[in-house]
Amino acid sequence: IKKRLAWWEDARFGMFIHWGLYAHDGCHWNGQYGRSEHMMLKLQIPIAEYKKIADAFNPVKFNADEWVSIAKNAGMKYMVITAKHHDGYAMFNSPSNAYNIVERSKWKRDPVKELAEACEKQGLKFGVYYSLGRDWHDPNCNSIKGRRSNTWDYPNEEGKVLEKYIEGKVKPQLKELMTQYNPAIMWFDTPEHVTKTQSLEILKLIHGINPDCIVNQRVGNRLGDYAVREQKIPETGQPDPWESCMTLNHTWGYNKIDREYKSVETLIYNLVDIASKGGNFLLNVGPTGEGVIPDLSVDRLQRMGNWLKVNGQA
Ligand code: FUL
Repeated sequence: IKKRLAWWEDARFGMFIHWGLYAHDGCHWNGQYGRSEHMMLKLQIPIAEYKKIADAFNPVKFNADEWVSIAKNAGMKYMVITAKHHDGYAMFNSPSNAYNIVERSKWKRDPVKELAEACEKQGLKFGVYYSLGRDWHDPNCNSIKGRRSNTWDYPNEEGKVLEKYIEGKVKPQLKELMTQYNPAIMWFDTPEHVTKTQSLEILKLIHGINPDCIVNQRVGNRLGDYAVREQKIPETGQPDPWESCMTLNHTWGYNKIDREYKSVETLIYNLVDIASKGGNFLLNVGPTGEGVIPDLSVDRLQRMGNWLKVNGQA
């Protein structure tokens, strides 16, 4: 295995955090149900309207040390937070693009910075998620068959030039993420139309800044360090290092009506199943618009941690 994967192969268990504007009213907008963190697409919310959520977003209860403690007490060794999801809104200080939490919200803080620091302090590895081939705020981000791009604000799908989006938004923001927070993992999602050349350039950019940064295969074109399994556990004997990411209930982002959670028994079973097959388990929480990890999630994580203290390896 690659040298940079050494710590990751030992880690086995991490916390995924989906946190963004969709959490503000728990996947609802103007009284309508948006179903998930894909709310902007599902309800075709115009950018001008979606921006109003950014103006209102004010997570006064956010506490980075608390989130990291919750992960640590669960026995998790690393954390991956959505720095930018498909809605295109940066949850970090992004000097290259004004559509970000520090510039736009009345809260004005940088949760990615605070979490990176809290992880450092408490001894967890820190990673960031970046939606690569989907961005509903950028006029040049197209998608396969136009199914998952913003065609309500930008209807001319054929006129979109992905290269402009990659050069104008993705690369500057990746540089910022790498230099401002020095993440141990860059977790990409949904490569869509990203070409092999673009994937290679992105890897070069990242490893030019930190050769030890681990990149998942959703950087596109079968590149990257490890495979991602979403909401499932593969059979044993996988060719590449892999990670299984899963939700606790049904949605990644905070959904105020989704209360159907996996049982602690199931979660522990999954962890053991994954670890015994040589994979990593990246288990998701969706904090609320106020910045709180829901009680039902905290409770399950705590009980997984209790079990690990008795039955796991240190
Ligand atoms: C998917 C995304 O579309 C979901 O919103 C979530 O981020 C999941 C981990 O990856 O492809």
